[in-house]
Amino acid sequence: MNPSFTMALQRRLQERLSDQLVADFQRDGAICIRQLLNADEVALLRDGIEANLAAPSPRAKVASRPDDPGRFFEDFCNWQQIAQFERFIRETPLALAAQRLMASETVRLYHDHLLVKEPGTRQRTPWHQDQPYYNIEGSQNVSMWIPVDPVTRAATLEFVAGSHKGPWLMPRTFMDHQAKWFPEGSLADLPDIEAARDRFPILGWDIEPGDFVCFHMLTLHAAGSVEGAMRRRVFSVRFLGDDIRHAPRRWATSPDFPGLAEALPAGAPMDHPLFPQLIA
Ligand SMILES: O=C(O)CCC(=O)C(=O)O
Repeated sequence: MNPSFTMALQRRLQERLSDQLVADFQRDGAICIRQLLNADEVALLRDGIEANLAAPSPRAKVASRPDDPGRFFEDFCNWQQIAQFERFIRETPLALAAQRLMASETVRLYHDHLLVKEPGTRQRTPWHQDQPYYNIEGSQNVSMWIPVDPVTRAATLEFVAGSHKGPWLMPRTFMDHQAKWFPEGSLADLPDIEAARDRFPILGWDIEPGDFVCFHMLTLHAAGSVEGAMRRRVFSVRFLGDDIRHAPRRWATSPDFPGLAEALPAGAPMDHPLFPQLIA
């Protein structure tokens, strides 16, 4: 990348990501960065999201029930097909923010994930950690959850502060709670957080376009229904740092990377064209 362009991104980052926010991320496993993205960047992302919705990949799925008044739509790993996604990932301060939050020299793209709740979507996103669904080990990682619509406190992504310190908890399917990843009994189940919300240090922020939330892949998180006429279109970008290693699984991870286990040995850095290095 052109050095003066990188310096301009760095300057913008310095104004919006304070040392205090970085320390909060390390302590809590989740923060909100306000107004780091400008209107052009949000517009580029909105275009990419609409292109993705118009032409879903074979990996797309609907994560709400047929009788839901709205729809929860997800798609994964489309940065190579949707030019707006690749530009958004490479030409905004996201990777520089990831470098600081992960305290890492290098930054690698892991994958992108589209999460759209249409108006009236009743389906909550249940509490979960992301890393147990994945094929990676290591602690230098960050996901960025980037809405292009305003999101209310009730509909936003929430986090249990400090849960990124572990342990790993049992990943289950969102709608029928099946253990399709780690074998039943091999990890502890999640506590019933919704039943006793006041016993957990829950964090969450209402969001305006330009703001976004950063969280560690072990931080417990969940999101509410979407009330009223608002859409909740979110693009999430997942980044990897220096200590991340490949952990091939005996099951299909989510997302799945078919053929990767044959190309990249267990314990290797994620050095593969699927996961380009954004900062070397
Ligand atoms: O957008 C949502 O409702 C859930 C997001 C989520 O679980 C994630 O980004 O890992």
